[in-house]
Amino acid sequence: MKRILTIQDISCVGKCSLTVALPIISAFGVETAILPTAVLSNHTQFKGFTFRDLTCDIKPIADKWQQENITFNAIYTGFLGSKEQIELVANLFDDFKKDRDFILVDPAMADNGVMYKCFDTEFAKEMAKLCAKADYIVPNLTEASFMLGTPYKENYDEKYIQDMLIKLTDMGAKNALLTGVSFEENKLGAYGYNKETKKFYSYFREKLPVSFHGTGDIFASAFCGALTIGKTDLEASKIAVDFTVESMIKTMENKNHNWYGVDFESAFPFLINRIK
Ligand code: PXL
Repeated sequence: MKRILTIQDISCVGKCSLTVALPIISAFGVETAILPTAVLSNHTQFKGFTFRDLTCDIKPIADKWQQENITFNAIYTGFLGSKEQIELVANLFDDFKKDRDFILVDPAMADNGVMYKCFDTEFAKEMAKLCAKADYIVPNLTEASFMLGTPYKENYDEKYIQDMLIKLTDMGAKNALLTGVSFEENKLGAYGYNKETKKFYSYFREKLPVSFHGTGDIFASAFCGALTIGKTDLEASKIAVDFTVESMIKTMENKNHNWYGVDFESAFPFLINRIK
């Protein structure tokens, strides 16, 4: 069985980061080891939250794994709490090279044109350096704009997205996949670029009349799971888009859904069937 490591916070309530990555990647039949970077009562979109920083535990945990000769087929990072954590994670990438197929970095730090309230533009620069070490990165348009230091645009054409992808991979990543891309009013999807093959790829679905918190984590987790079981970048992006859309449809169907996250749990039968 393949084993991956995902490095993100635990938001105890809120359906994001590890509480999303762990079940979704496991559903692909992949062993999912975790390295929690912080424990929060709930994610940062709530009015308040507790934040227990686990930065000091990152290196001792990784050292122990090295002593035990534990290796990972992939490393997937999401929300990281500080610049110091980014540096520790970058070192960890260097330490766990053996048997590794890929590194996936989701630079989870911003959405809808603004940074999450705990981050600033300096943090975006550090995150860009971490992305440079990745095989795959999955920023949304806001995160990509912050990392490239260009203004966030809501209206753009295909050439703009392709230029952005080339600039993102010029920074170092082998494969960049932009999420939340829309050229037509009723379509939304993901648009990627593979630097090695010099090929663009994209996949769009119907644009739903809602937006939910946590869809980025669902997308990245499903993309990670699909790559780990050997799907190509295009196939993995299709699975990730389809699972995210299905999760949103299930959430819309649940009239009592929470504001803070997506009912991805109800979309598992779809996912299992989709990857069969
Ligand atoms: O979904 C990304 C995410 C992960 N972890 C924490 C967050 C957020 C987004 O707000 O606050 C703690």
